[in-house]
Amino acid sequence: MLREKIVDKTAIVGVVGLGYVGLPLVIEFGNKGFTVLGFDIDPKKVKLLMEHKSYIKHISADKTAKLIDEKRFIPTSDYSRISECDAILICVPTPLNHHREPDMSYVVSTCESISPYLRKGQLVSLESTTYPGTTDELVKEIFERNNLVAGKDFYLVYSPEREDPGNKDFSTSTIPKVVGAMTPEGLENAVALYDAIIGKTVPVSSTRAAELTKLLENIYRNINIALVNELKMLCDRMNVNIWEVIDAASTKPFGFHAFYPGPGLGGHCIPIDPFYLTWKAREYDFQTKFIELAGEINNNVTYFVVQKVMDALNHSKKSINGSKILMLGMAYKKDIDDLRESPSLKLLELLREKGASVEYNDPYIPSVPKVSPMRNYDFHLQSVELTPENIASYDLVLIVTDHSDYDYSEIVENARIVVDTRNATKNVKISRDKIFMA
Ligand code: SAJ
Repeated sequence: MLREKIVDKTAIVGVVGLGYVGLPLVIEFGNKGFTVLGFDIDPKKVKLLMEHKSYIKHISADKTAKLIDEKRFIPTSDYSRISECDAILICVPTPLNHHREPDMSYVVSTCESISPYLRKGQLVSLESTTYPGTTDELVKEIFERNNLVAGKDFYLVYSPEREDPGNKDFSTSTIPKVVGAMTPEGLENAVALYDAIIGKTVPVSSTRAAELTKLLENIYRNINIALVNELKMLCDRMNVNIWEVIDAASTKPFGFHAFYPGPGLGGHCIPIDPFYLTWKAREYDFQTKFIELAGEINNNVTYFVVQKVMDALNHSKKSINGSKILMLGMAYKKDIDDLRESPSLKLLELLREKGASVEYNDPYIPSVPKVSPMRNYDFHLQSVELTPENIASYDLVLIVTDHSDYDYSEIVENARIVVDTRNATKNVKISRDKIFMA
């Protein structure tokens, strides 16, 4: 039954969690002719969608408005409508809690909202990044509370999201989708479902294999960024330019993938995902040393930047205490407006603790509100204007996020001292004596 409905596109697809992962799935299925029920606990999101408005910068409102007008996309907060769906995709956050341990509360509460309305013949796919075992332990247990048996009465699947907001080269339909299921039949149906919207699906032998696949992808990045951050701190003592070395190593046409040092590791994926595996590995009496060492190094590099700021001020016989510092970039990486886990927030806090008065400019972030409950930052800062006079009025300019919009030559020309954590000034020819790499 389900397979036929997928093939003839009469299957009703439920997407739970209408964020940067859920909405692209809604749009892909809707545009392919499926009817999509979109569920979100936040009635404001449902209301905005119905008003043809977008709350996600890189997803334009017209993409969802058209589907809503055509009745292809029905946003709702009424979870009882789950029973109308033939396939249900769960796309909710999996952050870390205050103890840097997995916070499964969104997954658990979502599954508990779905469970009473689950019925025979449905397929459920968890897409949230999580530790191996989540699907066939935690999710299965919740869904089987109402006497349905996973793999027999309903199909249970894990298929990690690989959304990369703002990525111009790859989009939802062109990023291969890894799929693991509890049963072969569940896998076949899940592959058929995702094949309807995504060019390439990658079936694996279990939900755990699929869960670990996504973690490996992001642990790989975390570890390699930590490696170059460690080498940056060593090169600083050896007086070698790490960025020159990485560029030279990149000429190797095989066996090398360039990562670049930075001020620390931000974002809601790379600093977070690896610790889902660290936490689960303890159950197997296993210590994930690489991940923990990488986390330590990526954390230390932010303190290294503070030390380099102090050294640069000291070079002009100034103390950090009482100095005026302008930080360029609050977002966790360039050309986006996302503050989550941004090292800029940690730097702001550390520099202030040392007695500096710190202001910032970020063309993507006009003000820094009270940031996520994870971190109790509360700066209430506004982005300052980047005029030559303004730049010159600070004792030091600290480049933290290398937004493409910045005119680095103008910044160096007008600044008294520049500390560059991203090699953003690599093409600046004048006044290089003002620049300190960090
Ligand atoms: N960073 C470095 N050096 C690097 C690369 C990144 O310091 O060489 C820093 C960034 O400044 C940022 C953090 O690491 O603070 C994470 O950056 P990221 O480039 O990994 O970007 P994210 O956090 O947006 O990661 C997402 C992930 N996507 C998914 O989980 C679906 C990741 O798997 C992608 O590889 C990444 O986007 C991407 O390639 O854009």
